[in-house]
Amino acid sequence: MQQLDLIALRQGGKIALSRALAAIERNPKDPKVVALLDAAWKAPRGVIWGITGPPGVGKSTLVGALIRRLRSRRLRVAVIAVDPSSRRSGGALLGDRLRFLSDPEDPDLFVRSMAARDRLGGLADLTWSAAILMRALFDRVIVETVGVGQSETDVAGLADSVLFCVQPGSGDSLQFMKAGIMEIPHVAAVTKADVGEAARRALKDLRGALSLAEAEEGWEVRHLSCSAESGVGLERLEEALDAHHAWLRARGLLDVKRRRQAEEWVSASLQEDFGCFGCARLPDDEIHHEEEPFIKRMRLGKIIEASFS
Ligand SMILES: Nc1nc2c(ncn2[C@@H]2O[C@H](COP(=O)(O)OP(=O)(O)O)[C@@H](O)[C@H]2O)c(=O)[nH]1
Ligand SMILES: [Mg+2]
Repeated sequence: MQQLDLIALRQGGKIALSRALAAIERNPKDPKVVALLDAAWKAPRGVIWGITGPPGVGKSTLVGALIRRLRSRRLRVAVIAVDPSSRRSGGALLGDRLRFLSDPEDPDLFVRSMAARDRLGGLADLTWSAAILMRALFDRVIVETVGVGQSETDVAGLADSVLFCVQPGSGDSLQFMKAGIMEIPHVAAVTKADVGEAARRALKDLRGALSLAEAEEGWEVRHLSCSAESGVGLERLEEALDAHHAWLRARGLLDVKRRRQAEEWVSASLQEDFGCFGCARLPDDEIHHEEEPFIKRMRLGKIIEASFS
């Protein structure tokens, strides 16, 4: 296997990153892969944004507009588009839209689609690992997921900040939020503001839905409308996402949150391999250990395996 370290990755550009992602996909338990991921975990450069919302709301178009804005600020951007279609269909759903987003000439923009997990419909293990790796290399890592079912909850376990997109003229998603079925986002945006009245009404409804929402640790959810097509509201959108990040940082919550997400990932990953029954065999004093998540997952997995033999 080729050299897998962060410094080589920083210098190796998109080809090196693609190779590293392939190595993670092929053998996530290879000690070299685990070491690379933990090194990335300890050296965050950027911020992870999760973008979610129903199909057709305009997420990918918005990501495209955000990419242009971020790149004009010379920020390095990576995008993971989580394909809701299964692995077997080969990610055909997203392929077309991704071509609009990626620019082979731009070394500081990396776009990848990844299949959602077949079994539970949520984010694949690989998505979390890839996002952590990209966070060490890029200023913004944008993860686009379809806001239905498990993947919407999973993106909250991955992103620093979650943006939820609302379609003008459809109150469905707001009902979910009111009913507490949906994870509360940090920023909620009505898309396609250029359509006029329907978008204004949706913003009003959104305000109503959010007035009942319990926000994370006292963060007041920002809401706005924007249009990827006309550019209206995009500056406010970016400001809102940056404000949430600054807010987390100022309160010392960013590291706490990332650590908690890592613990959740370790548990979910162990459950996937060993089931609840297997995880129940872990002695309590082994679990709460300040340790990098990828090596920790391996260590705890070995303890469970040993308990069966
Ligand atoms: N009028 C208008 N249409 C938009 C806007 N953004 C996206 N769309 C359209 O909405 C449709 C779905 O967009 P897409 O980005 O693929 O949505 P996704 O499924 O949420 O990723 C496409 O036909 C877009 O052209 C916008 O700002 N204004
Ligand atoms: Mg899309």
